[in-house]
Amino acid sequence: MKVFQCGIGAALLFAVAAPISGAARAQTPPAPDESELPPLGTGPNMQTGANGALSDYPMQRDGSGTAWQPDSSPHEGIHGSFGQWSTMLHGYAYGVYDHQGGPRGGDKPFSESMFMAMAQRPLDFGQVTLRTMLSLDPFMGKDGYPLLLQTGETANGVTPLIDRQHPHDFLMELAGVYAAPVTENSSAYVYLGYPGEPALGPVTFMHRFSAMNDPEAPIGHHWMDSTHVTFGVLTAGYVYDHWKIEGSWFNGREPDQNRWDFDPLRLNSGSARITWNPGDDWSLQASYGFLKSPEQLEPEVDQHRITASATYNRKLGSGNWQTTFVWGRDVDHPGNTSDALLLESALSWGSHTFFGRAENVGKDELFALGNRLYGHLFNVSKFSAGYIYDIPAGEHLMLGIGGLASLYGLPSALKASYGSSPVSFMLFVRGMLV
Ligand SMILES: [Cu+2]
Repeated sequence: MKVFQCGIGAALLFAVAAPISGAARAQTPPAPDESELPPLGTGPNMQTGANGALSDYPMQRDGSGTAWQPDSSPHEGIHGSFGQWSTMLHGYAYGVYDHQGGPRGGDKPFSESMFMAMAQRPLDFGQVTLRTMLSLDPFMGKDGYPLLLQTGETANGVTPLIDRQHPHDFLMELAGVYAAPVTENSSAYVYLGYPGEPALGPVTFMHRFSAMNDPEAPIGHHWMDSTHVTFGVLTAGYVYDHWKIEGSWFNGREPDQNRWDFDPLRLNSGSARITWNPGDDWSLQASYGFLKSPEQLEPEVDQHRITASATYNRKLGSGNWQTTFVWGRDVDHPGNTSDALLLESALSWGSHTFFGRAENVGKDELFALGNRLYGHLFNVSKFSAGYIYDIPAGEHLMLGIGGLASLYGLPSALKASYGSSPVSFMLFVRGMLV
């Protein structure tokens, strides 16, 4: 594993550092004199090892891709150093028994996981951060796991996945960021990922504290944060104090059903995002993206996506409380305009974590071609609540056991298909590196 990571690191450093440090300087004001500006990472953050990837701020602010969360968010991971490099390892794996109720439900045991390795070092005027995120989700099979009302992507390249959550790709992120200071409280950066995450939407669900204790994907995933695995991303941005503005050029196509490989690189879509962290406990963002032909099965449809979100985090004596609200709108061309709303919260106290999520989404993909309800837009809701009990199992490992249950709000036209009031649950165990 070490050799593998070093290999990736070396390759990325080579690929990223050379072209990007030039590009970063080209798009920023004249390169600052080294004697005037301290290089990134020499501030107080350096005492704890790694720095924020985009500028001089606490690394807890970094969520997924170049997205921000509140500075007070908890940070889990194993820190180390290797010469000039500061390193971090993080990861978790869930073993889940999944029961989805009603005629369109199903049962399946599955495992989902995420492993992340990060390395950072000073370079020229600034710093370079390399990151990889891997998942063993493809082992669950191409058709993923049963999840009522979930839509998006495909298992076979022919029919869409309905009432199932697709597995994530083995390679979720292979990315590098080069950031350099511009003035004392601002910096410019360039992020390259193949795959990576463009500047669109909130921190993706498995990386925000309000969601990461819940093994389910949100049913609004494809309105909010589904671009977190994108095969080809180039982002340039500017951080000024507690503000960040950034733009991405990326591959609009969702990953295909072959989850172990690299998808073809196309740079045909764009997005822009503005983020504001007013104080340590808040992170707010608004973003817009144009996605060229996102769906493999409807290649003629392009999509405009608008999202806005707010995350509030509060450190507690021996725990943490985080709440996230997200609104996402997908405008299909040609096609429907639909909205998704999400409110979720997680409260941890000692060994106990309580979490919950409420969603309302407009879905027009619940019926396949040929069904009389094909293409109809339905407004559906889902409410989940769960609990997890964690026990330390060694210096860097936490083992947890938990469960969650879900209820739904369905229009009457859907009750013939889904039953009048389906109930779903998941029981799970989890190992997490801390
Ligand atoms: Cu996803």
